Amino acid sequence: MVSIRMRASIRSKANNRKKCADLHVSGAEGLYEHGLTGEVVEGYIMRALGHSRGRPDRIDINIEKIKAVPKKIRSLPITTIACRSANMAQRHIRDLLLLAGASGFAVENALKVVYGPVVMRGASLMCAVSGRRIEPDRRRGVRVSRLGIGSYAEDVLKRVLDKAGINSDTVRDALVLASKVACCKEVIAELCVSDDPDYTTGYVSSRKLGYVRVPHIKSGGDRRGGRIFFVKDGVVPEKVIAYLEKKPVLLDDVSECSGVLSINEIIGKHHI
Ligand code: WAQ
Ligand code: MG
Repeated sequence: MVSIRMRASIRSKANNRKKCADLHVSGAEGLYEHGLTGEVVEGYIMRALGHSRGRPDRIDINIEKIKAVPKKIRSLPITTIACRSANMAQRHIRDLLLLAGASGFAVENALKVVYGPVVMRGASLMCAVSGRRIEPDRRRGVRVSRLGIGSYAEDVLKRVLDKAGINSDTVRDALVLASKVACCKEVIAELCVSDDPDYTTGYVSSRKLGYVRVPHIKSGGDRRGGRIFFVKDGVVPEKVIAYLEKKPVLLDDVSECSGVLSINEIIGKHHI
């Protein structure tokens, strides 16, 4: 198989000093059979050009042969939590993360990161109890990579999501990523807020809770966002990072998608 990665960016005038990093617009990646490379690259270029964060003036495509056989995983079950306002979303995030095993302090710290002014390229690794950040590079964070979905599983997932009215690249990509992350034993939960100004649904996910979509996680027009991977205190960061960044993982089996549920229904469903 091949790992194909795309990253689109803008090098604006204010941004063209050597020290400044490019302004990130969008990225995508997957694991594919060799024969699909041309088609996939074309699709990625179209995606890069049609993104709400802006029109890129640089698109990097990386194509790499994967020698190891990817680890096969099943997707997390999907739910959407009933949520009508930004205030409600904040309460749900806290409740879900506490249920997953994060401390109140760690949750507050995580919220500071995802709603703060710095948009990292990757995720922060945060100790679930102490709230300490252990990623080696705080600007870049940890980038989950070498992940994808098999073509049969993708068809099934598209049908399942279509039924729920939520079939989009954004949801599918986020689910694949969250499912790879949740397979890491050292990770107890994830919090995600998109950095796309128009995308106001985020999620909290864990092996126990599944993939819980949270509407109104931010207000429209906001370019901030981020991801937090809550890890067990005392983990060896290099070990977790090696899995998240390097281990090829292919989603080849799809779990169910239940519609909109209350927090109590979600808790009941997973026998927490
Ligand atoms: N690995 C780690 N962190 C990443 C990665 C990655 N590969 N890609 C993005 N991030 C971090 C980074 O800090 C971004 O600012 C942040 O996540 C958000 O990334 O079911 O679109 O790609 O409707 O903007 C959620 C979908 C969509 C919810 C999330 O994230 C739903 C999304 P974005
Ligand atoms: Mg984005």
